[in-house]
Amino acid sequence: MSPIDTSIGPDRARELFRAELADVRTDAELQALRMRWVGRKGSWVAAFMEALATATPEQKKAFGRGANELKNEVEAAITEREAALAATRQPANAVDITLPGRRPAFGHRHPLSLIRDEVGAIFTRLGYQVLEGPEIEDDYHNFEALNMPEEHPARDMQDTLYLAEPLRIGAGQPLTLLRTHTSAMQIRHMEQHAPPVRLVAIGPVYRKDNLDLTHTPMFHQVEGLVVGKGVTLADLKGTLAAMAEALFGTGIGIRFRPSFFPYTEPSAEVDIQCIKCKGSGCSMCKRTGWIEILGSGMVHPAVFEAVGYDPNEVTGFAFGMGVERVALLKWGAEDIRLFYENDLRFLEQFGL
Ligand code: 2NM
Repeated sequence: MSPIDTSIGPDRARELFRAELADVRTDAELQALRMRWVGRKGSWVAAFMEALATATPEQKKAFGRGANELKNEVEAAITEREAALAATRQPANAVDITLPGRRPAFGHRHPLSLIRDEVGAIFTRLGYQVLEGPEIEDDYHNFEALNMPEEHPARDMQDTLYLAEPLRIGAGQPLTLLRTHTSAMQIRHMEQHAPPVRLVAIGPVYRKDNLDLTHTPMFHQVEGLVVGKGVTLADLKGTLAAMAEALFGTGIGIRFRPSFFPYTEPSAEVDIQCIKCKGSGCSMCKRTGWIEILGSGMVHPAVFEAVGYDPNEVTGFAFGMGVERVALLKWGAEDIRLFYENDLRFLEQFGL
């Protein structure tokens, strides 16, 4: 910006103005330029007008016309640039399409849902159907048909949550309790379908337990059931070995220990080789090399009789496994309550 000096004359001044106008980028710069060139006081045009007052009569004519032309041209050029700037100005709420996108917050699938679906998929591949069903049951399907008649000591083994008021729906027994295992659904399925049967029942079950590291009053079970001609304990073993390898990795060994359930005979508890030490003994397996994972057995003839199957015609195996227990083992977590506290720092560690 050159200092205001009218001695250079209007024509040279016009060139200076053109050069300054060419550098203007913003409204504020344009307003400053306007003040400097046509402002009432201290502008180029004002200076030319002052100079005119002291000019000789001969100078006045040419000088006066030049100054007036300069004033008109400056005003016109500024107005034109003003319009041009307005046309390219971004509206206040303009979207800047060059900004990087905002990443949407993805939710995560619950770790128990992941295990439930993984187990479901393993058995679907083996030709099983996956069943889900009601969580409120009647006494018959939850206990009696499973060879646990009234006063059977097994009913004490599983402390049951009873409804304050029985629910009467349809013609069947009143629904009185929260199911203590998913076997009730398997009973209902067998009542309605002739053998062969190959299914897993998955879902929440309820027991009157207090919260601690390994217990919640609601947890999830996967129960398998296979019924047909000539189904044997060897089939049970092979099936559970395949499941253990699919869930915990190829090469993981299993072992059977004799046990007791009212609805199976014989019954066995099944251990997997410790996934941490692979069987050599560590704190996780209490130095035994083995970790209990499920209960199983050959379906008791009394169960078949209850659902109208002929125990002389068909045999079957069944097993029951806790989903939380599998999740804790697989991910090396120590506290079952983590699955129910909904702390995102925990839940975000699992798959999408
Ligand atoms: C277990 C252990 C052993 C079982 C039995 C049945 C049915 F309905 F067929 F009788 N379903 N599930 C069973 C057998 C469940 O859970 C530890």
